[in-house]
Amino acid sequence: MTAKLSGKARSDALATLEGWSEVSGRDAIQKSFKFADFTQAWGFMTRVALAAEKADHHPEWSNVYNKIEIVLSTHDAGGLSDKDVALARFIDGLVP
Ligand code: HBI
Repeated sequence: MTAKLSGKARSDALATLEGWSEVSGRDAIQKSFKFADFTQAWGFMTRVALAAEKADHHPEWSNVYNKIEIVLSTHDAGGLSDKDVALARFIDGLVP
């Protein structure tokens, strides 16, 4: 079972991320992405999906044409864990 982040470990981890905000009403983080077109957005989603499957840790997301909304939380932990922070870092590394 993955441990939920709390206290200083949680705030320190969140401070390392850029552009991610806390979701109101639940222990999760979110970020919006916008690409030039659907092909660019789908390419990004494919790269995230492959990494997520490899790590067995998956985003909650939605896509409308060139926009993607991503929410990260660890369901098994009932909140934010270091797996979400690692996935957020990976995702941010894909975009310029
Ligand atoms: N993805 N975000 C997220 N949270 C989880 O707890 C999780 C997951 N992907 C797969 C997964 N857990 C598995 O360990 C099982 O729950 C199937």
